[in-house]
Amino acid sequence: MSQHVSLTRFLIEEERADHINADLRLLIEVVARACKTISVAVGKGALGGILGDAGTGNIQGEAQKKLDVIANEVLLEANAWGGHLAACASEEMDDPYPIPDAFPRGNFLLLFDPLDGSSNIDVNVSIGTIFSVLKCPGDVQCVDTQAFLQPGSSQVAAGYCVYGPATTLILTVGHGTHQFTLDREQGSFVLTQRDMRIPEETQEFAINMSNKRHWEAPMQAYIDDLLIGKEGPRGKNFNMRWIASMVADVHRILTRGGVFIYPWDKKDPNKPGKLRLMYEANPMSFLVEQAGGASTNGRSRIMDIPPTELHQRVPVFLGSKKEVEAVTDYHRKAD
Ligand code: AHM
Ligand code: MG
Repeated sequence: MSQHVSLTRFLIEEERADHINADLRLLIEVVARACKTISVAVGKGALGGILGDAGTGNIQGEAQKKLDVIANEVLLEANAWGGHLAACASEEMDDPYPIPDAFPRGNFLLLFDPLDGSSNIDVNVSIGTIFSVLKCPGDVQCVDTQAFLQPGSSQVAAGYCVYGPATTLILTVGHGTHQFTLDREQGSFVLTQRDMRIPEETQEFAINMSNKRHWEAPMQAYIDDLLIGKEGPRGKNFNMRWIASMVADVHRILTRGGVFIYPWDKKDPNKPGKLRLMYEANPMSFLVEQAGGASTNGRSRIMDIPPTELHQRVPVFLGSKKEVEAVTDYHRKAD
């Protein structure tokens, strides 16, 4: 008998351990299946006709890529008929998408960034899908935006799939963060790391340095201190990595530690950061905390933020616990 633990087996065992119910198990299976479909499309590259612009824009005024639109449709279609969801919300859609009347509705809400790292699609660099699951607080027949506005601490599951040299799915249901790798021959996700742990300390940071002149003073001071290295107040040298796909940068941090930062910047003072609370920051924070890391907006814990808007943006500081505490301290001391 194979020693491999498939995602299906893992989820059945989580259900037996009372960590999830059958509906949540099936919902996660459906999301994983959709990710496999997206992975196949990504793998075809130019041959699949999936590269380039879609010629449309999303609610945030960003130009959509063909793959943004395809991935969004794959996730919606896969989830519409399963019977586990009341509604979905997507970074690529203005309003929530209620499950069509033709299908039964379930008790969960699914939020996703269908294709994270859109600027990397056309250049064959890792991209991914991020998702978050909440319980539907009210009547599943009339779900509105308000139903989705729950803090990250209310998530019952979260994960992401990286479409890189290998396709990997990272998942938490609140009992650790686990890694599955897609076996392309078998077509199934196989458990390849149980209980991922982020080292508490690190000498590696990830940030888009080109925005430095737009940052707040404490943010600039923190990075200046890292760059001085061993001779400076931090007493050690730091390395830098920036892939510009949050999924890939967070994946590196879950694997070997580091701190990922997308701070507020004054390029657009009306936007409190680039990344979205509901589709990116909350699910990544849940995964990182479940792996022993930390996640703040520079001042306080991201998963405690009460959301006010579906497409709300937030500064993000996450990864190795001690380093997230260090950069958060720079901000708190300056306030
Ligand atoms: P997207 O969801 O539209 O792809 O935008 C989010 C991405 C993140 O994956 C990444 O960390 C960030 O944008 C990169 O931003 P920048 O191009 O400013 O470096
Ligand atoms: Mg994104």
